[in-house]
Amino acid sequence: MKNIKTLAHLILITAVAFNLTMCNTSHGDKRNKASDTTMAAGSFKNTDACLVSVSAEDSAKYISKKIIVKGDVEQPLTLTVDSLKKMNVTTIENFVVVCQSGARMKEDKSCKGVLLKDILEKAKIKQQGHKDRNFYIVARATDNYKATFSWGEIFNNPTGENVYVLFEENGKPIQSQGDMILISKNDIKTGPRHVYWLKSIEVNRIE
Ligand SMILES: Nc1nc2c(c(=O)[nH]1)N[C@H]1C(S)=C(S)[C@@H](COP(=O)(O)O)O[C@H]1N2
Ligand SMILES: [Mo]
Repeated sequence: MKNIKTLAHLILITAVAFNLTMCNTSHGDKRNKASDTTMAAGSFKNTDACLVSVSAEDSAKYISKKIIVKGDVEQPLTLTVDSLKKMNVTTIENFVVVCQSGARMKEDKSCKGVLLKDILEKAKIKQQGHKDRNFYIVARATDNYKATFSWGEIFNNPTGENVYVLFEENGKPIQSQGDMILISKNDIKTGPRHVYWLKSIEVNRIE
């Protein structure tokens, strides 16, 4: 009896751990699936899974109508879809979101956005001299999901030409993941630095 119980326990832990490690490949139901609130045997929390269930109600709560650009900048900015539309807009074709697990999460036939580089140039990073270029930039969402970039990546590397703040997908405003999404198009896996519910872009100098 004790052995059966132990075995059942083991299977359960393995199943939970597997669930937390892998993203669900079926796109359609991933938002509706009931979340497993069990803590995994390791250090992951249930919210670490790609498959965090977000109800329509919750997603509405997380939607951000503006992005604040702040930190070590001369001109802090508040951006909205309308202000992005007035900047230099690029159309990106066939953008695919791939989770770290390899699962294809989302495909945009076309989307529109503005380069993060253009946004940072507008805000003007407070550089104190030629050699003052050790900054990191954090793109943060309302659920506190975040992605990090370095000054060198954005201003001295092809990645800088591939990081956008999107405001439109497939000809429509961004809906449940709105209002704006940050993407890093040439990342090997595009899921990790795909930040929806984007609320701030923070510039920090490494002291
Ligand atoms: N705000 C926010 N952005 C996020 C996440 C999140 O939990 N919150 N999950 C990330 C992960 S793990 C992946 S794989 C992709 C999934 O994108 P999708 O939800 O459009 O499929 O978004 C990323 N962006
Ligand atoms: Mo993911």
